[in-house]
Amino acid sequence: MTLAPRRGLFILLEGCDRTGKTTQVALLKEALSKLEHPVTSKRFPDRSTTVGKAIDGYLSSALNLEDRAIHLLFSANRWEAVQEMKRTLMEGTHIIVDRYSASGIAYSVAKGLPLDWCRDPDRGLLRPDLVLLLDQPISIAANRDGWGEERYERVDFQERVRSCFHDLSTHQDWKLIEAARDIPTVHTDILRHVQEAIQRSSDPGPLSFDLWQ
Ligand code: DGP
Ligand code: NA
Ligand code: NA
Repeated sequence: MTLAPRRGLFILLEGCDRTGKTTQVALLKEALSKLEHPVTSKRFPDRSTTVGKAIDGYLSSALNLEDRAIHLLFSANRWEAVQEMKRTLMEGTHIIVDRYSASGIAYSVAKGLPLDWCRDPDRGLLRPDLVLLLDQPISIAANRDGWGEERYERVDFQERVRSCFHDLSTHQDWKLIEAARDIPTVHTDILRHVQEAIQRSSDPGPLSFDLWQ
């Protein structure tokens, strides 16, 4: 008899632009691999798909789209990966994800779109098991090289995104990670939360498709 593997955990890193998410996803993946946990990573938007190429055009300002139209494309970009992610988790592999529905909500609410309207297209996508919000003052990101290259990298806009992430983080058990520290310190903090989550979940239960309220 072969036992079904325990499912993997969906670990989500969220935050404003240039908070170090991509670096931390890579370090976390490496650390979990060394600890012999099956793990993979995924980044949204996935700019390699047809939908993702349109999103990339929008972010570089080569393409202009109505706020609601781009919102739906970002959501579609998550939907087009959902079966593959589900398969990976059911095979027992953890997935570390760089941005998901919370970014979808925060960036559109920051434009003034209604919260309920922003949530609706992502209802039924996978619910993360653990959300780590990388948080720091916007002034720190704005001093990094290359700031302003993409559409959303403006201080006033990012302040609104940050405040929306803060609102979302109170609705469920998110971990706030102080991102304005050196990379190894932030990594140690993140790894501790993830190891706790892995230990807690001797049986993580079925995958959830509920969006946070
Ligand atoms: P990144 O590759 O993580 O730097 O993300 C690219 C930009 O797209 C970044 O400014 C955040 C933004 N973004 C990511 N996901 C979404 C989404 O679902 N909706 C909107 N409106 N923006 C998003
Ligand atoms: Na960015
Ligand atoms: Na990133």
